[in-house]
Amino acid sequence: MLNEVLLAGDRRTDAAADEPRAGWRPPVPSLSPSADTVTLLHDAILRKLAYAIGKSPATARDRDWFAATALALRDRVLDACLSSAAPPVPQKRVYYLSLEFLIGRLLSDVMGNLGLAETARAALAQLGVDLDAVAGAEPDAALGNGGLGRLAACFMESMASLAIPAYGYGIRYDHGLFRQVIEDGIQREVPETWLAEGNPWEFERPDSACMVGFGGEVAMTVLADGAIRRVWRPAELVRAVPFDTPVVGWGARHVNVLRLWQARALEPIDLARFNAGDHVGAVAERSRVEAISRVLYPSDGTPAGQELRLRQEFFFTSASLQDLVRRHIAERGDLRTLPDHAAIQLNDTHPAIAVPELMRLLVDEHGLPWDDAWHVTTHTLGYTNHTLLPEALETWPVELMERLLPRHMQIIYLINWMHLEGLSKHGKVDAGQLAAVSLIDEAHGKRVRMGHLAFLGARRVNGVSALHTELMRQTVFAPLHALDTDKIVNKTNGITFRRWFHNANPGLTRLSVEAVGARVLDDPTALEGLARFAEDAAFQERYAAVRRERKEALARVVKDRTGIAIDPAALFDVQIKRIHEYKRQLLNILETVALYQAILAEPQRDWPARVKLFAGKAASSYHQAKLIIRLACDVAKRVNADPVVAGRLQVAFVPNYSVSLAEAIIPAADLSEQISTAGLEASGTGNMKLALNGALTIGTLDGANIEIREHVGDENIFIFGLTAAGVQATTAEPGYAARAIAASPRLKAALDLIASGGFSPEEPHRFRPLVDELTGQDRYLLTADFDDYWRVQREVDAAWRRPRTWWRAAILNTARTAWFSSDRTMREYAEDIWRVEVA
Ligand code: 26V
Repeated sequence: MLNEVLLAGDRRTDAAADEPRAGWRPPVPSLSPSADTVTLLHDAILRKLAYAIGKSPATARDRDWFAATALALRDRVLDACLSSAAPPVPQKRVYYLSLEFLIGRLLSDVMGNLGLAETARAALAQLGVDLDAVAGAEPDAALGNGGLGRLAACFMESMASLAIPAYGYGIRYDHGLFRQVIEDGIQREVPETWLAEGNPWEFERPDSACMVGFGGEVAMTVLADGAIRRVWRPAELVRAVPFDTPVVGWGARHVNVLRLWQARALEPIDLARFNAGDHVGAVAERSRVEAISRVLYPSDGTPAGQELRLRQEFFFTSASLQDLVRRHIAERGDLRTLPDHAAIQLNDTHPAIAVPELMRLLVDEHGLPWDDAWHVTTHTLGYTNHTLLPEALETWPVELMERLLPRHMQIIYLINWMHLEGLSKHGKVDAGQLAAVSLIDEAHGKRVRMGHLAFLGARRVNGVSALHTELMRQTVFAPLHALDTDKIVNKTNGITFRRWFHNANPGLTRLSVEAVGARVLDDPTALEGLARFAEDAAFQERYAAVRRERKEALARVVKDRTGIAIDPAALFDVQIKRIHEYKRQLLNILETVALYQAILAEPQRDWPARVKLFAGKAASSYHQAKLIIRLACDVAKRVNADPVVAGRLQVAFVPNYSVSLAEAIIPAADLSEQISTAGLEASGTGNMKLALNGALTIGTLDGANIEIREHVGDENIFIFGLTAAGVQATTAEPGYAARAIAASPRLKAALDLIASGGFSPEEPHRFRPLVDELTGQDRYLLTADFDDYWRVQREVDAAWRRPRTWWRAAILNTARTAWFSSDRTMREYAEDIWRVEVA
């Protein structure tokens, strides 16, 4: 187990009394780690550098030091989990199936959770190496698009920290989310190569490989007792090879595994063809098969209706289910007890094919009667929905499913038949209602509704914020909900505080420890103790100084990436997330343009200095989103060059948003833009990270913003715009956009400036598609919310001018967002959905 002394040595501070102190006093310096432990780690790193990397300190680059440090730390992680020869079989495990795990860098996570951050810093310093440079040499594991993938990573960390026995299952993509390059405001996607120099955290496990089939046909065999069994004879087999990354929890209490599958062809090469001189053709089949784990789909915003995408989904789902069924049989023998020992969570519908695949494994491969298998399936699976946007709800053409997964299609038909038969037998529903709850959508060519399939196969279905869950009940899942009103439950998202507070913002964490005690590190609810300092002038000053230091650091990053020198004294107003019309970056840009015009009109007024920062990627085929990026860049160009607004308004689009960039931006943000059209952002999690780090939110009553408001208090958040109900009502009134624009001279002027080429004189109609959308349909109701947004932004200006009020609100945001810890979320899943014990 963990060396507790090390952990205590790293975390203890002289001021870390558990009792909060009444008044603010200057901090006492922290203890340094013990010399012995530093020497041990120093020696371990040197050995790894020599024997695993094959380099000497003289020739090692930062990347080599990173690998050596990671390997030395990985040994410590293994010490924590391999300490007993035969670890006891846990009563129940969670299996989290996700097509995405947006992990980012692991080094500071692992160091922090092992309690070895200061030890590692000292050990490397003795070698003349800077830990920050080493940490910066780790590539981000960007195996996800956005919120859904990052949530999976936070959940993995929290489960390990709570000692919930769990496996994360996904795909080991060779190339994660593309790197975003911005040239003249245009996004270009460049392949990402996180594995180019190897990955020191993982273990390849060829001995645990599985076979995954595709295509072929279904045969029938008659068993000795006369029973009929179906046997799927796939036309093609792909080998799934797992790579395991240990996930160490806080204090190294527990270690879980992230198991990512790589696709391998059975035959590495067609030797006959190669020898005949066809060197490319000889590996063509291998390339085709291995494409399954080649690249992450940038699906956020594109209907990735590709066959390859379905192959990816089935590939990792089947391998994962085979793996856990095999483990269950080895440990318990009888598959009927699977629900007692396994809880399988489907992260959105991407692994929804688990429903028929688990049925197939149980019935066809292990001979369970259908009803028993259905009982096992529906008591083992859970399904989380992450979006209600119609274009994001997965459906697959029946024809494609029949070709790729013929046995699964049969099972889906059978599940559907039993489901619909059951309903009509009880006279419960008419034809229209049957069509609404059917697994097959007949209205758009025959397609399988994956959300419905996941819903039927799961014991619990959850949404990710209170509002989103309620909307699930009222809209997309209303007909299914009516059949089983206990099935849909809410589990509001959370974030891991270790990464998004302790590691991303060590200054603020230290300040919190000094103010309320080291207990905050273990129990974020202790942050509530900060509230008593909210009006303490000395504390406010310290809090502001920490922010200022992060803002200066961010200013260096922005200068480096964009060449723009932003003013750290200004209000940093940030919108960081995927670029999507429903998230309304365009509303923010419109307000920026209007503000620019207002300053030009009244340059003598006392405008507070503001820096508008944008970062985020657009799906490669999402033209409108790319045009929004271009507009942000074009507006930045003109505004930043205009001497009249100098010192009051600056704009920057920071390229290549990533987990690591988020870690730099979030602690430096003063204002958090969470301005989606109400009802469309399922939860948001960036909103939680920013509020925890003390940025004030300007936002709509959408997703988890509503719950953030409940926690931080009305006076510490800036809310504007239509409610979800208001959005529904407004959408029903045709022509609202034209009326809204006519009623708002400010909005009209901003739109006119964009439409007339004010930001693109070399191509005046460049932004026509954006302007046409706003003046025409305006699907995301920007015109309806603009004036209110403007009004509340001016309230932000006024609040920023009163630093005592501002910092009070910021401190209260930090003090009151403890509930958004993903530890809380995981405890709720454990109790309500998975029914696993949390120690
Ligand atoms: C996917 C797609 C795919 C096709 C077309 C448009 C579109 C739009 C959005 C998405 C989102 C995919 C699912 C997702 O990432 N949802 C996010 O999940 C987060 C974690 O629960 C949550 O905080 C975000 O609000 C939600 O957007």
